[in-house]
Amino acid sequence: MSRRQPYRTGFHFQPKRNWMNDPNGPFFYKGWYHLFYQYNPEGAIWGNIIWGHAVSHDLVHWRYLEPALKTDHWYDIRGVWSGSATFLEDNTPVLVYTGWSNGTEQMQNLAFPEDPGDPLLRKWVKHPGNPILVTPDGYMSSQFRDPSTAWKGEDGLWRMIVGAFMNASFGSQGGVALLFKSSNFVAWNRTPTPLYWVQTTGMWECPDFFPVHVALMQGLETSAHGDQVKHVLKVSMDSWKHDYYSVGTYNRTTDTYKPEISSAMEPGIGLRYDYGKFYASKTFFDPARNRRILWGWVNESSSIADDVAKGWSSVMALPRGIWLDPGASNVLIQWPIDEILTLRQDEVTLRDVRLAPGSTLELSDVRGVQLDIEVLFAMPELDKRNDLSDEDDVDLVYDLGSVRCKELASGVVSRSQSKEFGPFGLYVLASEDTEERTAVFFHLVHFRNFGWQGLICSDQSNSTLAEDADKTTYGSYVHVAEGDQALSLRVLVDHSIVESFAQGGRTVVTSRVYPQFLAHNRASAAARMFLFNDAAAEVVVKSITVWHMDDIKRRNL
Ligand code: DQQ
Repeated sequence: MSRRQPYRTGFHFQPKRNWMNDPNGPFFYKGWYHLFYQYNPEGAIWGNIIWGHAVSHDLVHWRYLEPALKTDHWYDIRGVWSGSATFLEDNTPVLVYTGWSNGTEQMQNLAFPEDPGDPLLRKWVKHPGNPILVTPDGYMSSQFRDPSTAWKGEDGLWRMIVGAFMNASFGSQGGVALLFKSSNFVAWNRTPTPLYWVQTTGMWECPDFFPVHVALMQGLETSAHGDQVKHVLKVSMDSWKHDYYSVGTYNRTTDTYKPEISSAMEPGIGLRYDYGKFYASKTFFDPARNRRILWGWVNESSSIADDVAKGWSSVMALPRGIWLDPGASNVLIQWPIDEILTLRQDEVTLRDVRLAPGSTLELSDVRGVQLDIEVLFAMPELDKRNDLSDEDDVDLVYDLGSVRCKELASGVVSRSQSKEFGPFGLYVLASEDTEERTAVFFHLVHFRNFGWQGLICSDQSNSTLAEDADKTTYGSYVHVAEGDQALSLRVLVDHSIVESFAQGGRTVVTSRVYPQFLAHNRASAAARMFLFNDAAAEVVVKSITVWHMDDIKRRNL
């Protein structure tokens, strides 16, 4: 990697240059995975948005194609915004997307492959009847966008949802997933009741609605249903810029959705896919391997001036498999797809490492900016006294984990030591003197209703000496089951992105970092990693394995 581009990734998807945002319409067709994405062909900031297009055999190595959809009709002349793909009965994919019109209105449009026989689907033809949907009465034309993949209902008709905002004229205000039905995919009628809405939330962008199997990891085609099937609704909260999902029941007769939300979750909305940076995500069913895959957009934490100087902005998170947690009926597991294992090289493993309180240990055999790290910490001996459940104990709220992570990162410890254990974890992308370092750590906290729970944090406060980067610390709680013998952590490091999966993917935290020493040195030789223990008692690392990750550009298609 050249010294001029120390933050460009080695094994994540990015366009060759310029700005990228949301993943759009991913699918698998005739041996190729297709990925479209919001793309500015003219620069490294948002604007002039069209659909970029790339294809892959393995979701790891990519061939970049000509943009699939450009701004060339009155209904999308200001921007070809986000949308999804659906396979019609004859097995051809159709794209539905939001056009930003010459009148600055948002409207939904269709595009079909010019030649369905071309596995690369290089050319797309916009439907002559576009737009197929304009803003319904009472809704704002600036808040009606991002059509979902369609599914078939009980009556054999297609359904899709579109994100919108209900204003006060409806009697209640909030984000909404409007539901539309069609027999031919061209003429769509809105159902009297939306699929779901939540008062007090802002505009819902990029809604995604899909079935999950209650007992199996395997994915389901979007129209699947049955008594072994639950549904997931994900919405991208425009006002908070986070993706929230819930698991629940879809009533195929009334076409309504009822989420299973516990008191620890965001009311009406559920959990976040990722408690760091991750937005406008979209899933698709992969028939080649019977799984559902999640793509998400991770934007920069650097300044706009830095983005313009480096000539690009944003990466896609690694594609993640997604399925229902066997231990919790309303939580999803996310895990990087197996294909990336082919990039692993030069394994280093250490076992039974004892970390004394206050100690730091460098893994001196490991240097690098492209790493896959798997760690198992032995479950510490925690205080089991009954009097732990006293009054000042609070209830677990997933969205408040980041507050505790920030306190820990800044050294503020506000609660009794007997109800806390930690922090302990890793420093990655660390300079020799650790002045620059990104800390990914666990901290255990006792709760009145939940007993001991893990907090998983990604602390960016010392990640760079640069002053103009956003160094917010992220994190949340991760469920630690009564019988769990270990705390597991998988961290994928790629130059400027750090993705952390706790307890097998129950909670995920992604961050962006820009260590300055990477710009000055030969990055892969200079970046170090350490184990650390800032808890009051010893921590035992049962095992830690680190692999270097190969660069995909060498074998891009
Ligand atoms: N990005 C698109 C919109 C969508 C937003 C525009 C979410 O369609 O609502 O680039 O990031």
